Amino acid sequence: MALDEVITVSATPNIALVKYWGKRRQGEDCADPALNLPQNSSFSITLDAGDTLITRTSVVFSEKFTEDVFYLDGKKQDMSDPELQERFFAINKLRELAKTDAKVLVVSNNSFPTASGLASSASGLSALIFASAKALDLRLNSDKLSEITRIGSGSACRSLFGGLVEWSRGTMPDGSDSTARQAFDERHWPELTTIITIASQEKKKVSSRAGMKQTVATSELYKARPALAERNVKSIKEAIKNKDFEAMAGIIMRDSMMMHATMLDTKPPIIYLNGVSRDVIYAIEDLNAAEKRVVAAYTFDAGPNAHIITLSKDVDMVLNKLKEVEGIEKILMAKVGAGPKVLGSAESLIDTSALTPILTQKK
Ligand code: 2P0
Repeated sequence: MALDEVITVSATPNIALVKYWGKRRQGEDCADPALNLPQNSSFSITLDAGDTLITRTSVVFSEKFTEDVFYLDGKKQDMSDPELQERFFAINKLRELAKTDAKVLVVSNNSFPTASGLASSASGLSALIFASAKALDLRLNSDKLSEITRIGSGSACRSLFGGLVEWSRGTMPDGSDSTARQAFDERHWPELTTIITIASQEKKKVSSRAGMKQTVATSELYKARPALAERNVKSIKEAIKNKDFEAMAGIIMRDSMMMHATMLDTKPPIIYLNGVSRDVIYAIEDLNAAEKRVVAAYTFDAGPNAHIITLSKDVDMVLNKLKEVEGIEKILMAKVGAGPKVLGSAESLIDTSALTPILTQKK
């Protein structure tokens, strides 16, 4: 075990093309809701938008520490927060496997606003668990690592891998078969480009974790969702294998709208989309109709910012069309990402000899 060794990694968000929105409740296929077992499989692209959309995290475990300490974007977090405690179950799992009680110091910076619907929990938790497993010198295979990352945050288990990634629902009550795996690597279809339109960087009113729980508990429409999502995962894999953009785009748009329909059907309703999101939807529908082919597909996570999937040859056409939409504050461009990276000590957010946080500037 490598106690007192600082490990720094970077990880990026992913955008789900077939969405995860709902955990299994305690029952025959779920031993414990804290395991974060999904109602359905999901499928995503790992994003690489360079420095604009990245989490950097340094961790160190030490027997000299008296408590776990976590700095996020320069602010010390309240470790008694129940949601944070739930996410730290994953760290406790790693400590169990490493047979240590050593406390951890985590320093993590997002290059983009946390909890604004840009999948900060996916990049954040994948960076945290990837770095922690390495800091504890646990040589876990990728299934085990993804199983533990999933306990920290469902969508994060997909950000452990580059390319196009499937998170299988699995059926085991202990969650041992609910893991993510790379379906196609980042070289399979490098022309795939994601244009992210930022309509709001505000922190969302309802967290994904709370929102999806409410949807599973109250939405009638949701009952149909898991089987349809499972079908969509199968079809999208086939479309991507054949590089059939039109088939893929159709699945992406419908799956996103279907998830948002179940949010609207939740009591009380959950509305993440706003007027700008609606105008982006109309702009893309308009473009596809005018060109008489599917140029681009929109998809939305738990937030108003559109992720528009297109091919590199059509990026300029899409950007041009988006100029007609008022209220877009910023546009980010992402290619298919390669997954988490271990960084050198020059990028460390923890002073490697004093084992204290370096909080001077946000990287
Ligand atoms: C997804 N989302 O598949 C979907 C689409 C948001 C909308 O996964 O409770 O932050 O940590 O497992 O992963 C957001 O949920 O929730 C999410 P937890 P998570 O990407």
